Amino acid sequence: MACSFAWPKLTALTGHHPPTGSPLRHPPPAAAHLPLVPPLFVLPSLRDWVHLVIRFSSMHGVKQPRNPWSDGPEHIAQCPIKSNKNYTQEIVLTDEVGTLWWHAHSDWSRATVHGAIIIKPKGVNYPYRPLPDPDEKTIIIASWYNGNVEDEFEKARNLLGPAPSDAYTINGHAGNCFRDCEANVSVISVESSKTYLLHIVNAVLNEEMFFAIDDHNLTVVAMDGAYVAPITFPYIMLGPGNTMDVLLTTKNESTTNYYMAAGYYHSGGPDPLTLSATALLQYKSDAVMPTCSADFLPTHEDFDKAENFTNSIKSKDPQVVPPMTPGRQYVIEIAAYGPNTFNPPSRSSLSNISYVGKCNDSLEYNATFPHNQSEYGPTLHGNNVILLEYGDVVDIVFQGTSRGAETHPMHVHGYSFFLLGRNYSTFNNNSLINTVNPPVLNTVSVPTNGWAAIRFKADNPGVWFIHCHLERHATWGMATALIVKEGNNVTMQTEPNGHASLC
Ligand SMILES: [Cu+2]
Repeated sequence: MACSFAWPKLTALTGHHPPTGSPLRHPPPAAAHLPLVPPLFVLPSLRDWVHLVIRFSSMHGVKQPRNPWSDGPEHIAQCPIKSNKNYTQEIVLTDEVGTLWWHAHSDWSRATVHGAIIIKPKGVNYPYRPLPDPDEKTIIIASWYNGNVEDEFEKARNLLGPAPSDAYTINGHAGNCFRDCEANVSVISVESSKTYLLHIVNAVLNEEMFFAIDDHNLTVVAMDGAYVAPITFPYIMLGPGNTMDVLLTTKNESTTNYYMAAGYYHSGGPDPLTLSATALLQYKSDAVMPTCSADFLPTHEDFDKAENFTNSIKSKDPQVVPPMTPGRQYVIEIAAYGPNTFNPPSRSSLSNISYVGKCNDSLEYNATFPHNQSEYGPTLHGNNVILLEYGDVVDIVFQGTSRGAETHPMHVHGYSFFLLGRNYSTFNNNSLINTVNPPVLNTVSVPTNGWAAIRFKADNPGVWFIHCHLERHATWGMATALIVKEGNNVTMQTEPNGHASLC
């Protein structure tokens, strides 16, 4: 088979990133005034610290207790770090276990600046069986652009697109099914009759993804850094930002190798039409090569398979879910497109507020946010955030709308949350929620035009970003943040040297 497409090797996995020029990438906020009285909340006035030198990255899913300074998102926890400058971040792990990941959190640089974080339980004492082989495998699914991803960011920012990615990759390669090219395929080597633990990360920019291995089942045992009740499917589906720990039991005997593949799930919005990535599950290097195919994946529109999988995820053990603090429910409507009167038009919003971070002499926030639709104002730009007392138990109901109807993988920094429920309807207080065995996640797929309800205890003081993990939506303002006040004996760590000078 002729190789008609020369596939470049991804050097960016080593952490290189092109200089981004001006550190302030966003336009100044529009001269708009929100209908709410805006008390300013300036981060350094709260009180206050931060090792591991990575440039402007976010530890996705790491709670970073009392340490928002190391959380990473530009215009939220810090101003963006200028080209050729360093900033030291400290990762503090608490109850996270399994797979998480880190990624750049400036513009769209996370497309290539990312990697897995694998957290093993003490004594590598896994609570599931069979125990996996010590040779654990990491699989990172990502987006590939032939051009500079920053150009796509600029297009998105200027509402011109953006173009879908030119390919997906598995561990840096699109695979040898891609455009009949025989070169550049990632290989996962296995032996017969063993169980392997796969650490899987969806680092794709703008799509939820199916992943499968031909003629093999996958048993999910953890998601987003917390154990789940094991479920076995011939495929998995994970949103951008989600991570999964998956057991793979190999065949007793195999005279052939098998393909694995990652392809998008299309729930609505623009169809990316991007070809699926493939990689090789290799039993023997001299084994029979199967015909290259990704046909064993669910089809891109397979709603039932996506939903059956997603709704099967429950926590491993029964949970103790605290009751919500009265008055602490926020019903947040998601809109991927604003009305045409919005200037500039077609920006995304949460509860009619299109987030534009402020990063001038310091980070500034408007500490008011509507609780529900009765408090919404007209759609405007703002830096509005949710202000919480330490210890509040908070419900956030993400309500999808017809304005840009597709699933939205909503991600919360600084916290994991109980996923109380999700459904294809309009939420009301009689909607069915699960307080028995809700999974503990950091990114939830909000159903197309439906709702997802999450609960968490606000016990991590600091400022924490909330955003859609479809990068084009976050760019357009589908974002806000939490500011959690300090408790009596629970203060933030000291602001680190150099943090304030980033602004
Ligand atoms: Cu979205």
